[in-house]
Amino acid sequence: MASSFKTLFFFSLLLISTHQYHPLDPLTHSELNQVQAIIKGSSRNPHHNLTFQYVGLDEPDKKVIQSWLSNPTAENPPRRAFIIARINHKTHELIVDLSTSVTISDKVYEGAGYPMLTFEEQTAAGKLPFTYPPFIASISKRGLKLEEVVCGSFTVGWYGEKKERAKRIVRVMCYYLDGTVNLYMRPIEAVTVTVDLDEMKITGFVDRLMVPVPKAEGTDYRGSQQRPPFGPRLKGITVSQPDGPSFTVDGHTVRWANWRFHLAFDMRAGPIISLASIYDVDKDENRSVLYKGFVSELFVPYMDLTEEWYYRTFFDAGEFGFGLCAVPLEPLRDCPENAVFLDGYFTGQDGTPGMISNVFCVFERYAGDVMWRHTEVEIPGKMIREVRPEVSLVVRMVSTVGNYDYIVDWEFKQAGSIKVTVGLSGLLEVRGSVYTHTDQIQEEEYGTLLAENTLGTYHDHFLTYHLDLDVDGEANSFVKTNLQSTRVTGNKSPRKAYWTVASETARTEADARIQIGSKPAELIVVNPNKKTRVGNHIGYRLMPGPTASSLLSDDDYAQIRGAFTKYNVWVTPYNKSEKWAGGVFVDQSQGDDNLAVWSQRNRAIENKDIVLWYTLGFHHVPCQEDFPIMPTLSSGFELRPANFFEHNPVLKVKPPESVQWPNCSRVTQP
Ligand SMILES: *[C@@H]1O[C@H](CO)[C@@H](O)[C@H](O)[C@H]1NC(C)=O
Ligand SMILES: *[C@@H]1O[C@H](CO)[C@@H](O)[C@H](O)[C@H]1NC(C)=O
Ligand SMILES: *[C@@H]1O[C@H](CO)[C@@H](O)[C@H](O)[C@H]1NC(C)=O
Ligand SMILES: *[C@@H]1O[C@H](CO)[C@@H](O)[C@H](O)[C@H]1NC(C)=O
Ligand SMILES: [Cu+2]
Repeated sequence: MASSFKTLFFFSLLLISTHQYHPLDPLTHSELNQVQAIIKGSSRNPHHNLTFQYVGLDEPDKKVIQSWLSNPTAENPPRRAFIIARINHKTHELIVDLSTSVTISDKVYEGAGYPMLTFEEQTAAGKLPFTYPPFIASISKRGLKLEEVVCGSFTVGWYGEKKERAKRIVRVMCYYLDGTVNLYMRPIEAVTVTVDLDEMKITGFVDRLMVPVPKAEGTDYRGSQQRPPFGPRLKGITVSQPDGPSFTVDGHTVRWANWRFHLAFDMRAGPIISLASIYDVDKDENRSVLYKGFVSELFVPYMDLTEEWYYRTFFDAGEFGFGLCAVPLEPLRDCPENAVFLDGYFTGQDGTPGMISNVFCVFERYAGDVMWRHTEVEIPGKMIREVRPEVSLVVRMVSTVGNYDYIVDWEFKQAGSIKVTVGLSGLLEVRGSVYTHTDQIQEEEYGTLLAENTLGTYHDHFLTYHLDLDVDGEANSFVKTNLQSTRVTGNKSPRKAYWTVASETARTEADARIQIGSKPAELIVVNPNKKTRVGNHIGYRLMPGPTASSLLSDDDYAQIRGAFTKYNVWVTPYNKSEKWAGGVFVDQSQGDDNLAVWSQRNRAIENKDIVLWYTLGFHHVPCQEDFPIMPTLSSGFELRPANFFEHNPVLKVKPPESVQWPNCSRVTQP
């Protein structure tokens, strides 16, 4: 043990000294190995229970990064890892210095809530029912084959129990294959197994009633399993860049057109975009836009009150790891032909690093859209037409959290916009039911009948983004430009009504809690210390897409934990430790550490380094088209310059060079 530890240690020192890394780079494979060795080596008792629940970069303070940026020849800030581990059934938060291999902080977390689950413990919990006689009896009572059963672990939430130290449990729910791979469409309803993760044993078992398992027919989504008739098939289509892409990826820094940003993978958040800045050709300056942006939390509460369902109120980042659930992207399907792929590293339960290959793709999107245009027909004897095609840069990751697939895009546009999109696809969570037709439904149901014996349960998806905008500098303000309908009085005008704008700068956090759609307003993050030549404040506007906020009452236990979904917009003063909208320890959390709680302090946010939190939401009433697999449903938002530039920033952008097509005719000649 000691000697292998030493080897690892020297190996990584060597790498660091020969490699100029960026201080925001995610931990490398060898650094993750080093973390494992340090944590394992520092615990004297080799027999104790140690599991790694999270490992990531312990990011240097923002001011350290800023000073490093202003002096790139300076020495890199110390490289540190942040670890959440379970050691002898206690949650530890550790910080390790990688240059000295020293654990510089080790705190036992005593509060409510537990860390992210590891894959390994979910898998282990899912296997326990297969050796548990009452479960085996339930399966055979239903006439099902045990070898066709698959079980998964579900977090349980919190329902007001006062105990600080609840047991760390999951519910195990099981599904049936037997003729399909779409296990989620075949729930074995009414059987619930409770597993204590620390003891890794079954502590509860309920089999309430017999509900039919929906049939396999029509549930398979594999192309190979589909039978004719098929619909029309399209001819070949592709995007071709014979001269290669126009972007570069240097380490983790991406440069494209006027944009530059850093892209890191984190096992909790997935993609983290940092230091996004845009080159202003008029000012000959790289101007900062977004210090950091990432998916901070997801909240997916189901609306079914039955015994097997009421607790299904998932927090996909804090409970399961939005990054950990990322899957390798498939070239030509998940991303176009011109995409470049990047890998990501995570830590397994025993501390061993693992790699997700192709976790991100980066590509230039040309979808045939127009960046700007005009045809002038009013000038006698002249026809003027100017059109510029839109080409943008996309960073993509797909996270498959059990049944759902989330397609997360960060898109950069030459005109200065950052467009964030999330697409939902994958499989619904359905409930087995006796019904085969809607006519039979007598009492209240919690979903839509999608197929025989299959109810698609009502639920929401909320994704909360942490957006630390630094619009042309750190000190920013949040301005609501309210659009006010105004009555015309007197004889001023033949018009009876018009609207005008009344700007209001949010002074404290309370002023910046907004439900989108409640009032017409433009929401802008401005730099109050900088103005354009004609005197407008330099800003970036938040343009919401279709969204929803939570319909649950404030005292609902799931909503207490997910209180950050009450508003779509929140603004907080920057605080390095306020990263996770649902709190650091989300599994079985009690809602005492989340964005809504922080915001209660009602801190000043004017002319300060501020963080904008945006929640996009879907109320999902399933429909039959979502069965057996859901066509992608998307939403998003855009951060768009608003008086940031002196004029249209793409006025002088030339269309892409014309493509020299290779002489294809030679290929077809005999
Ligand atoms: C480790 O956990 C198992 C239960 O999962 C328990 O049986 C064992 O005693 C624990 N070992 C120590 C040293 O706590
Ligand atoms: C802006 O950033 C680019 C790299 O993206 C760099 O080459 C250039 O020198 C920078 N310009 C200024 C004025 O700092
Ligand atoms: C930063 O946030 C944490 C968590 O909300 C809080 O405990 C701490 O007091 C905050 N620090 C400051 C300076 O506000
Ligand atoms: C394509 O064909 C043209 C004319 O036949 C020729 O001038 C050109 O060199 C060819 N280009 C390539 C890439 O073969
Ligand atoms: Cu859904």
